[in-house]
Amino acid sequence: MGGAVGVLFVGPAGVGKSSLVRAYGDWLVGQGFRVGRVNLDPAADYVPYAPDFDVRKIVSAREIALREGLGPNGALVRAVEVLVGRVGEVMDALGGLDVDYLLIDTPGQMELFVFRDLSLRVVDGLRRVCRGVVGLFVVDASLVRDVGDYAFLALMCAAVQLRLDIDVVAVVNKVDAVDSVPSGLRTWVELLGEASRVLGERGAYGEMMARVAEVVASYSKAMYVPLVSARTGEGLEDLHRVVHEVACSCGDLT
Ligand SMILES: Nc1nc2c(ncn2[C@@H]2O[C@H](COP(=O)(O)OP(=O)(O)OP(=O)(O)O)[C@@H](O)[C@H]2O)c(=O)[nH]1
Ligand SMILES: [Mg+2]
Repeated sequence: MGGAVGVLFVGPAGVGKSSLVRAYGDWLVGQGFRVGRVNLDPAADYVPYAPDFDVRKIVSAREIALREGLGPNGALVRAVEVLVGRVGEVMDALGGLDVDYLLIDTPGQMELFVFRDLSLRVVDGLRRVCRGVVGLFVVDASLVRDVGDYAFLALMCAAVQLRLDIDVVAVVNKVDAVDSVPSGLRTWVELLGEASRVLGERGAYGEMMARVAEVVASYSKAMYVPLVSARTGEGLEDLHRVVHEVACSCGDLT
């Protein structure tokens, strides 16, 4: 088992996973940590950081599309299939990086990663080469407008945790782009409170939301949801605190 903490960035398309790998990586380097940045997206045309390992060296969706005459989604599915068979190679490369944090950027089409075996193989591999693995479920602040949005995204986050069997915490990115993030939604305790209020007002729908909030609150390892901006750098210290807290509880960090 190596010395790095593996941080897996997952989330819907365009929420800023790659930008956060860049921003959080730069922040960690500023704190004196050694950081490995890993691109696992075979379809990325551009990544906003210099990858220490880039999966496009093994398989590029664009090349597959041209070679096999496939459309964009067909090429992606094929690229992911090829990758599943070569995760060992990826992990050998990652295990060889002498770093404190491995920041792993996953495909923009979340379903191609999370729903398929690639994610399970990657997590297995990371367990072997890292001393702790934390998932970050990145969401976009503009999609979190009320307790309903929040409960939905929290449930997605819990679903990813269930699928990958690692601790996954939610992170709200792009806070610079919204006037405000609804208050009362930052901690699970607050979410429970809000959900109970909605519960009183909304019948069966409210009851479902309250139950969802309860499940999320029971299984989340993080005390609160970091609000961050990959663009301005705000909130990255909070994000680090959560990553550290969760990595400590799942690995052997002291
Ligand atoms: N305002 C603002 N824009 C951001 C922030 N983070 C990312 N973006 C923008 O959001 C867009 C998507 O960012 P990416 O980092 O490519 O997002 P991603 O989740 O990696 O996208 P895919 O891999 O394509 O799914 C880009 O235009 C970024 O400049 C942020 O904190 N604030
Ligand atoms: Mg990306």
